[in-house]
Amino acid sequence: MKTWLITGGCGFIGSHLADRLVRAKDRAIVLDDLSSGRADNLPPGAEFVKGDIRDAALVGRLMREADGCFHLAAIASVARSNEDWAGTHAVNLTGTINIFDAAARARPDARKVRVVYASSAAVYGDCPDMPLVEAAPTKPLTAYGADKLGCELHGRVADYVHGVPNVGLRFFNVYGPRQDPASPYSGVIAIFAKAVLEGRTPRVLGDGKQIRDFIFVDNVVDALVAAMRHDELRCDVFNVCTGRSTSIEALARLLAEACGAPPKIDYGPARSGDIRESLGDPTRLRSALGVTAGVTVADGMRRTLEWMRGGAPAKA
Ligand code: NAD
Ligand code: UD2
Repeated sequence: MKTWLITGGCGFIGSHLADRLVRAKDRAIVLDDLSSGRADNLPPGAEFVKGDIRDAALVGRLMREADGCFHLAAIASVARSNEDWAGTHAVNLTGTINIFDAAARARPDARKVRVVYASSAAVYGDCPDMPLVEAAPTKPLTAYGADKLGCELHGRVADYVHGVPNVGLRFFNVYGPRQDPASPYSGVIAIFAKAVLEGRTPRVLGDGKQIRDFIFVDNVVDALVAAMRHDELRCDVFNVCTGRSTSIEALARLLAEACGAPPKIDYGPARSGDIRESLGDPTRLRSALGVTAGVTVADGMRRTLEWMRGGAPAKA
C-alpha cells in the first residue's frame, strides 16, 4: 500500500483525487486549511489533517510518511489574487516552495519524495498561438498566473538543486461535481448550471464568442495519477486539456438544452482583461503520460447537473 499526501484535498479537484486513491486501496493523507474546501468532500478512509501548507513543521512531518505528494492547495481565484496580491502569493508560491523544501528534507537517503503539483493555463496569459503547446511563451496577466509560473521555476530549483523529482500540470478550465456553484469565483459551467436549474437565464459576459478548453475533473485526476506513476519524467510541465474548444455562448445553449429549458441567453459587459481564446494542445499529455481527456462537454455537463440536482454521485 502506498501513502500519498494530498494538499488541498478537501477542495474540488483534490477530493476527486482522494476518491480515486482510496478506491485503489492506497492511503491518502489530506492536508487542508478548509479556507475554501470542505471536510465532507472527503471519502471515508481518507485521513484528514487540518493545517496550512506554510506550516513547515507540520508539512515536514506529513511528508516523511509519504511516498509522493500531490500539491493542489492554493487560493485558486484569479480575482482574489489581484485583490490580495501579497496574501495569495504567500500561499500560492511561498507555500509551494515549502512543499518542495519539505520533499527535499523528508528522507536522509537519496530518494526524494516525488511532487506532482497544480499549475494553470493562466501561465500563458493571452498568448495568441492556438492551440497552446507547452513551449509557447509564458506571459501571465495576473498575480495568480505569475505565481503558478513561479511554481514551475521553483520546480526546476527543486530538481536541479535539491534532487526533488517533480511534474507540474497546467490545468485548463476544469469542471464537474463539487465545484462550488455559489462562489462568485466559480467556473462558468457551475454558474450557468445553477442558473438554469433555478429557472434563471444564464448571463454571458461579452459577446459569447470567447472560447475555452473545458476538461472534466475525472480526466484531471487521470493526469495527476499518471504524472505520479511516470517517474521517468522529472522537472517537466504538461498541459491538462482536451484540445476541443467550446464557445461560452454554445455552452449556455448546451446547458439549457440538457435541462430542457428555453434556449435564452442574457448578455452583460465583458470582464475586464477576459482572455479571448484559451485552447490547449494535449499531444504531450497523450504521448508522455498516456492520458486522453475523453469526457465530452455534453457528457461531463450531464454528470455535473446530476450532482447539482442532488442525485447519485456522478460515476466515472
Ligand atoms: P479549490 O479551492 O476547490 O481547492 C483548493 C484547496 O486548497 C481548498 O480545499 C482549500 O481549502 C485549500 N487551501 C487553500 N489554501 C491553503 C493553505 N494555505 N493550506 C492548506 N490548504 C489550503 O480549488 P480547485 O479548483 O480544486 O483547484 C485545485 C488546484 O488546481 C489549485 O492549485 C488551483 O490553482 C489549480 N487549478 C484549478 C483550475 C480549475 O479550473 N479549477 C484551473 C487551473 C488550476
Ligand atoms: C480560468 C480559471 C482561472 C485561470 C484562468 C486561466 C476557473 C474558474 N478559472 O478562468 O483560475 O486558471 O482560466 O486563463 O476555472 N463567463 C460568463 N458568465 C459567467 C461567468 C463567466 O460569460 O457568469 C465567461 C467569462 O467571461 C469567461 C468564460 O466564461 O470568458 C470562462 O470564465 P471562468 O471564470 O469559468 O474561467 P476563466 O477562463 O476566466
